[in-house]
Amino acid sequence: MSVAPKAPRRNEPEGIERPLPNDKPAGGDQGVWGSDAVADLLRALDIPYVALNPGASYRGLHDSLVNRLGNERPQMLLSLHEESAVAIAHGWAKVTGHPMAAIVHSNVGLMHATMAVFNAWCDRVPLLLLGATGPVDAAKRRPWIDWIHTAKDQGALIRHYTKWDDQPASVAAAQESILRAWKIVQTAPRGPAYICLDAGLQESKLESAPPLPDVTRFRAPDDAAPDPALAASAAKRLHEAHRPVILMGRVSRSEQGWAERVKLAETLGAAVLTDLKQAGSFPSDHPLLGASPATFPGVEAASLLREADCVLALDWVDLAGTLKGAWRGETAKSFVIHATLDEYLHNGWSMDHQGLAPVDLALASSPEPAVAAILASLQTLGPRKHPAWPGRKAAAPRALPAVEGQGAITVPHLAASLRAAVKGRKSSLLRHSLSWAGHFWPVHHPLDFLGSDGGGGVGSGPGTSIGSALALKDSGRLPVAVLGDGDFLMGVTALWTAVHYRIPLLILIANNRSFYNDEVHQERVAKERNRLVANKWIGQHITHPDIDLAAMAKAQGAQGFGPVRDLGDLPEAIRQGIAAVDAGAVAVVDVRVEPGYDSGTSGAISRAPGTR
Ligand SMILES: Cc1ncc(C[n+]2csc(CCOP(=O)(O)OP(=O)(O)O)c2C)c(N)n1
Ligand SMILES: [Mg+2]
Repeated sequence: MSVAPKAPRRNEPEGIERPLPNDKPAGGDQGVWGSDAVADLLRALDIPYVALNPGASYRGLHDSLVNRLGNERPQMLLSLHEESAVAIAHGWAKVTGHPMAAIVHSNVGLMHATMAVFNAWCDRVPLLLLGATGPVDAAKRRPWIDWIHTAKDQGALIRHYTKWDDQPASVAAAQESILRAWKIVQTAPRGPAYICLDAGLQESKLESAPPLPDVTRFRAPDDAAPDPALAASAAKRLHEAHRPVILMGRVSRSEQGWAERVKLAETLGAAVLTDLKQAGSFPSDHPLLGASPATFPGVEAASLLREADCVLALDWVDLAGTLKGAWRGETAKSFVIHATLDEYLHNGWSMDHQGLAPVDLALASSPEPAVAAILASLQTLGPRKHPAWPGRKAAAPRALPAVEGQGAITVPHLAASLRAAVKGRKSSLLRHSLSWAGHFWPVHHPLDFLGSDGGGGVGSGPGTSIGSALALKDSGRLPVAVLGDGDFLMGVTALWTAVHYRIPLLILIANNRSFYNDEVHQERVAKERNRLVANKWIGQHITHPDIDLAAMAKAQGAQGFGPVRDLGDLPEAIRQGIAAVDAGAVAVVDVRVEPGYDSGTSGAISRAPGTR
């Protein structure tokens, strides 16, 4: 029996298997164009991926990536929404510490991308964003469409939350811009940069490819280390302190950095606090950990800080707010040391710089070199004269509920069931829902937990999780994200990209069928105004109809499980999700959870303005 050959899809060479993990083009290239010179530089910089959504404003560059570079290094990651494209690059950087690129269509694509750029900015991740406009030369514009694709200053849309932007006017200038942006985004404090490429420049024909710069001469500097004398004086203060506290903030994913932070805390006997908004920074079961990480530091953390005579903050987000909360508005009496470079990024538009913290000793340094320098100084100071924190007991571990029998599922049940399912294997929690609490997940390695979105922009969860899962592909780690239903729904079409490029990922949805965070806010307002609390769900619940989240996953080629409504069915649904991921799939488990937050979180978000 003869089997008829499968007909190739339109414009697709025969014999190529679908879906393609790497959409490989056919044929060779012809001539040299302005955008080829840009593409050649992206290759020289060894940029692994460009997440993108297409658009005519960069059709020149698109062609160069496909037909000059053969869609390799960088490989395109087609995304269904620009917000997902940038979120994927954000998630990649959260794991690797290195940038990848994203490309968005002129003005409209950039407008779609803005929230994701803001999240990346607030999360201080490196990211190169390319975009396009024009032709800038009005005489070259096609009627209508090229005019609406052209804006005089596209960078203005995101200038307040990028480190740098440019719109180069020649091919040579475009290469220099990208080279500069690549260096800037990787220089601490890190963040995104945007380069807008004139369509006319991309589509200009060149005689020959311009020579490429030696990219090794344009590398970002190493992270700044503190002045040794200041680091020595910080070490002395900490050495003499009776009750030192270390606030482990925005630190790197380096294993060496992790080991040195542990060593520093142990050398000092310091109590340690970590932040649920940031990636893992310290072992979650270490006896020196003073409280489980929280989005808003809770009472245990506050009381430790009030007792502390010396606080070492390592690029801690909102040091002023944390100290104010602990000291209930009084000025903090402890001696405060802060190792951070964050001031270099602050501008007059975004208040993500947070309050102005009282700092007695400022180390203009990234956390890792500061820790290394303080540790080195401590070695010269000999043993401590008195034990730190005399009489202090380690914080009691908070237990998770048993997953037994039948009944409604709570978020702590979801956490307990997930933990039981991944017991004994290396797993990374890539993102967590707002209903998640810090004691739910054990952290023993810098990649065990990756924190949150940076800017509080809901809808980033699917995209950043996919970017992180891509970075962890083939690492032997199980990538898991626990997302709120609101977050999942706003970014759901990011899933297709993960399926298409075969990026395994497990997503559990803590589905309370509500934008529940805001129910907590409405409840507070209702109480304040003596209105009916029972109305808090209106304008918040995502019900009637309930959305079939598993079907939304399946529709994009992922595997969907649920809705899981009964506790008795939860372990098996999670087991099946993990089995699917182990077989290479993207798996989404819709878990219907009871609405509710950890008391610390709901207490903090429903506080009145101006109160601590
Ligand atoms: C883009 C955006 N829109 C709205 C908000 C306001 N907001 C903050 S949390 C939240 C609810 C998120 O819902 P979900 O992810 O389901 O989490 P839940 O609170 O239900 O656990 C909303 C709407 C936001 N932060 N970002
Ligand atoms: Mg919800």
